[in-house]
Amino acid sequence: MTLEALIFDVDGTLANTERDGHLVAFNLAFKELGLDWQWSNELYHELLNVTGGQLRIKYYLKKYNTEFQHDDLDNFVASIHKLKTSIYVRLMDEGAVPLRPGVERLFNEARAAGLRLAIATTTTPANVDALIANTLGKEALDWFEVIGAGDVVPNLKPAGDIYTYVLEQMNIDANKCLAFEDSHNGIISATEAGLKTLITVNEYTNTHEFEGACAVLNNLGEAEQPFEMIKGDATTSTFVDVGYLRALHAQHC
Ligand code: XBP
Ligand code: MG
Repeated sequence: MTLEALIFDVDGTLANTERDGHLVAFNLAFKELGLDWQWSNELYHELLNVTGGQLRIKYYLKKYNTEFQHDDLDNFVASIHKLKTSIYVRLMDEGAVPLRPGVERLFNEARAAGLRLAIATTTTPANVDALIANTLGKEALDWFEVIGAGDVVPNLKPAGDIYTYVLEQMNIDANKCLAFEDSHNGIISATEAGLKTLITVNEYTNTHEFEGACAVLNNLGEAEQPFEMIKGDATTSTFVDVGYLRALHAQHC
């Protein structure tokens, strides 16, 4: 089967948005609302097991802040999250988070090779737009045939819903695509939708289980900055390009 499309996760895959974007925005939102909930990097590492900002706040309250009570928790959490999203977008506008190594290069090479591009993420759509527009320029939003984000689907990752949604929107079979992920929840989601997956880990996910991944790398690499292979078949490639992706996609993984 020929490789025709690449589907990218956003947080942790395209950029280290969790530590330098989302965590900062959650804490600034709590502060602005007069809440004394400051999440450390260590705590956030654990909270990341729950995808979706609103569910993550609720999980935090249930497990780490049981004394907090509110009559209308759903609406209260939704309002915190709304503020957090606006702060996150402002941080992106200020250029707080660059793309990870090799991401921009690979987008350009993939487009030149005629591969179709899409996004499948749990984060809020405004956050994706802000990251892309501020790192690649507004016009880059058009590079992606589908941007599947947030609660357009009933179940967030690790459910496969968001990938299945993107595949349906693209009207393409899963076996013609490759997914790019950084986390255990991400690969579970992509695999459930029938996709082969390439993993690039980060500080939060380098101890995760990635059973079934085609390869696990530290990042996509650049000509001057070779990737490190954590798991996968030996290759002469030192950075991820379209040739490497075609070879990976042809593998049984
Ligand atoms: C991303 C998420 C999101 C972000 C925060 O997971 O779980 O919840 O952490 O964004 P993935 P929101 O990379 O697997 O898609 O606050 O907008 O949910
Ligand atoms: Mg991710």
